[in-house]
Amino acid sequence: MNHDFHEPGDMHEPLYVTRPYMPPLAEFIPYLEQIWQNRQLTNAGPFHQQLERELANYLGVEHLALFANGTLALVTALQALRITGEVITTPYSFVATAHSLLWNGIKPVFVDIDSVTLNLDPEKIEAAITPQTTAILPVHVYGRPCGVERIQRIADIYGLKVIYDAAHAFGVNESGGSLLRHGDLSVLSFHATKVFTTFEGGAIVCADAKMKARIDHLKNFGFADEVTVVAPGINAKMNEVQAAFGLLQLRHIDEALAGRQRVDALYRELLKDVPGIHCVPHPDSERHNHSYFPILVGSEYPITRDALYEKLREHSIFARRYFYPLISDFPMYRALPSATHANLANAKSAADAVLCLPIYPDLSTQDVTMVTNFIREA
Ligand code: T4K
Repeated sequence: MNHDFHEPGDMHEPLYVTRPYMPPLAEFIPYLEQIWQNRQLTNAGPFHQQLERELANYLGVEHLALFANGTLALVTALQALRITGEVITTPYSFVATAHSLLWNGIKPVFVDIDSVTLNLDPEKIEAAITPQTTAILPVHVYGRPCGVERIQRIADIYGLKVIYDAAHAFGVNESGGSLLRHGDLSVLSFHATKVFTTFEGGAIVCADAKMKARIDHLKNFGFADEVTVVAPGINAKMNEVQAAFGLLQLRHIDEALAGRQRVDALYRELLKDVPGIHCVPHPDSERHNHSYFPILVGSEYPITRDALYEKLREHSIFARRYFYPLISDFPMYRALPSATHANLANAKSAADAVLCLPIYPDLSTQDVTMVTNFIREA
């Protein structure tokens, strides 16, 4: 045994499914000093404006509107496109995806996922379209790209809008550009658990200035100027401290992504010959962000997924079952005709087998090795 590494039974710090990347505190102080000096705390202040510009530039997108969190950005994206009726979406996501529809009085229609990509299966979308369908709300789960071209073709044929829940897809590129340029709108989350974080936060990405202006009105009560309210907007603004933290994070984002890539590669190497443990394969994207490290626990593995989850917890390794239960199994959704397990067989299998292992930029080789040793010896 290599005693450079923790072995089962060793004491260690708890390991969480993710940890935010924290740049040196000293680098944050000058931003705070500037806020104290100019006393602009929120409402599209200078850091907010700067972060919108810098993020659009970094991500390679036309326009980006910052939000207080990803959920409000999703709710507002649906408002901005005036979506009503029924929307086709995936049950294999964080519950905020479908909740954003209910908050807009829209009926979610769940369609099964592809068993390889774990994203909404484009081949099953058409069968779920009815005269009430107005949009498709797919999710780039774990930052793995959806079948964007196929989805757009279907949307074009049926005159549907496409809103991507891109909460996990910060910085992902495919086919020579940002994944976020697809669809009518894409929505990011900058929550503490995300690759790029502003504590809480989010954004809507859009292609034209007119839409950006509409979104900006909607996130600020509908104000177009001091005396003009053009829509029943909400308060979903990001404040200056969060925007400043975002600017600082952006300075370190490439090293953070490189750290995640290192951890991802190490897991794949150390788990490659463990019977019954299947690492979800890399997507085809040109640049992935390694935002999660999902494994599927197969029937060949000696214990169940839940037994492994508990065993890891006993050793203070807090892996998470993202996404179990399926959204469609929660009480406010399960009576929907599209929520049956028969309709969602691939999603159900994935939800019952998935376990997301700890991944973050500064997770040590020693800790990754310890996690894989526990998995190997279960
Ligand atoms: N769409 C999708 C596809 C999403 O995944 C999400 C959010 C959204 C939309 C909505 O975006 P936001 O409105 O959240 O911006 C977490 C997050 O709260 C949520 O943002 C995220 N998805 C979801 C997948 O995960 P929980 O309840 O599992 O998080 P929690 O508090 O258990 O944190 C997980 C681990 O992360 C902790 O064990 C330790 C670590 N952690 C967490 C926090 C909050 C830290 O190290 N520091 C922290 O500050 O939901």
